[in-house]
Amino acid sequence: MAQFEGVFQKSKLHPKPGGLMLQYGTAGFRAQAKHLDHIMFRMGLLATLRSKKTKSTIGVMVTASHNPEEDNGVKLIDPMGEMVAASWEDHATQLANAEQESLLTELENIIEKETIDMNEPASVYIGKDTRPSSGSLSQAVVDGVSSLGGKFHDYGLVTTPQLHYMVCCRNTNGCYGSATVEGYYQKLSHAFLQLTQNAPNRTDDQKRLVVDGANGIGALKMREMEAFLRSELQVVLSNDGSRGKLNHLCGADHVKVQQKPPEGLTMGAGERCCSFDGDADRIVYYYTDSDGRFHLQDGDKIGTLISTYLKELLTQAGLDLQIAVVQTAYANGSSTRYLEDVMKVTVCCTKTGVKHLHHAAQQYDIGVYFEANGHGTVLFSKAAQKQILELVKDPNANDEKKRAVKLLDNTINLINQTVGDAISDMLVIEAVLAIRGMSVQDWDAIYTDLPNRQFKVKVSDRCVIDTTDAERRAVTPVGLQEAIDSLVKKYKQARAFVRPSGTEDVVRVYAEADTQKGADSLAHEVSLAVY
Ligand code: NG1
Ligand code: ZN
Repeated sequence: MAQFEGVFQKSKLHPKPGGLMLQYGTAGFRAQAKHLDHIMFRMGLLATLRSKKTKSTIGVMVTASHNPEEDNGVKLIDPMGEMVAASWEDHATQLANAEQESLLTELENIIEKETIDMNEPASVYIGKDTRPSSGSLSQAVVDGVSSLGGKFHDYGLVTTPQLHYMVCCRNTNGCYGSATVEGYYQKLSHAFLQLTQNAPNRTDDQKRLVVDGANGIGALKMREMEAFLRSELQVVLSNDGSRGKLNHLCGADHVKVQQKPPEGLTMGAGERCCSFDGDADRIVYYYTDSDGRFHLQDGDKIGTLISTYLKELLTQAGLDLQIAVVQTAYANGSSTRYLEDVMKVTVCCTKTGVKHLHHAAQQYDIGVYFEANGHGTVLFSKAAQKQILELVKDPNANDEKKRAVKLLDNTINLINQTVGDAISDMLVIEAVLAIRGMSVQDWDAIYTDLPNRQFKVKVSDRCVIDTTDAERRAVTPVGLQEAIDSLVKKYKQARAFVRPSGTEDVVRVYAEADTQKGADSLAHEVSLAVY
């Protein structure tokens, strides 16, 4: 243990509040910021071990995404920019919950279990969002890394997907791009400008997009990126952090859950608008029509728009690649029906949480995944990318094929394949709308959402609810699923499910039906059944 004396001494500066137990959940650790200092130090330690184990750079992002400003959180990023492997989530929980006196024992347990060679070098990339607590918390991560002798690069304020991108660039020796914020802007803007050349006659109105930055890091980064886009996108930025509070009455989560526009944003009738969340890894679009009715284009609509576009390009390019759309139980029933029945694409449903969707999407040549809340991206298998690149270079391809495959190639470069990315997704959507000559209303009209409602229910122990079938059915407590089934039967085109949240101490209830009144009432009745 002598080799860890420095860790032990440093850890005393980041003491764990006695008895506090936290779990590495769907989105890493999340809690009130004041409880997280020791967690950050320990995640610095763990990231250093993970780096030694994988012989790669590991990322640590300090953020609580769409949660209130007073909260914070931390997520580890694996070598290819994906979420940390599931077995290490358990290590994270063990290390986080060890009392001060058993911290070194816990550390040694992980080293032994994972047969880590402590002589390996370690490298950790660190990023943070704009929360007031993020500065000191990311410093605690730095302390953890340094106390184990690891090297670190602190990127300071970055969006979550930017840090994922940086980690991937670093571990692929620049093949994915250069590991700088500037490199990220250059890669994305170049691809975007190439794509919009295929839509040369857009008016200024068509180029205009109202962006709600959720008073967070996405707003800051959008400002930095604007110049790279050379007026091909004219962003009207609201909730840029200069006045309002992070995520308060604004941002993607607020808009999706409340099904209404954010505060602090002026929307003309029919104007295309979008909202980022607090760490800019989610996006939703929306507009109000001339009758003042609000229309939301959520993750399901985004997934549909992008998969339709890609499928069309594959046909034009004559490429036989399998495309699938990955959704969760929260996907609107209309979207699933449209994708399966009209688009004839494979649809697969996984548990909530991006890591589940990401893994499912990796099983296809092209996997489009979006959570209904707007978190998602597109994955292209290595083989698919190779086929596309070969066709780009094929001198015998006819003009239609050439155009389609060039579009595919540029679209790949515009997409952040490591994780959902509000800025990248926004540029993909803008490019697709431009190339296909579609307005936001045309996009909205692809299918009509079934009215739906989400509720949160506070219970004494949410873990008594266990689910199966991608969280669509409750296994325990006994009788709950039967109660839900009989309530659903009372409504038309109805569906409902309950599941314990992985990020908040609540049970989430979802219901959809043929009318809003029906969806609201079903969600209410199911909530009562949960108590
Ligand atoms: P939980 O709290 O497990 O429902 C929420 C979102 C997920 C995902 C995570 C991580 C909903 C219903 N759930 O998870 O989709 O984004 O947060 O941020 O939106
Ligand atoms: Zn987020």
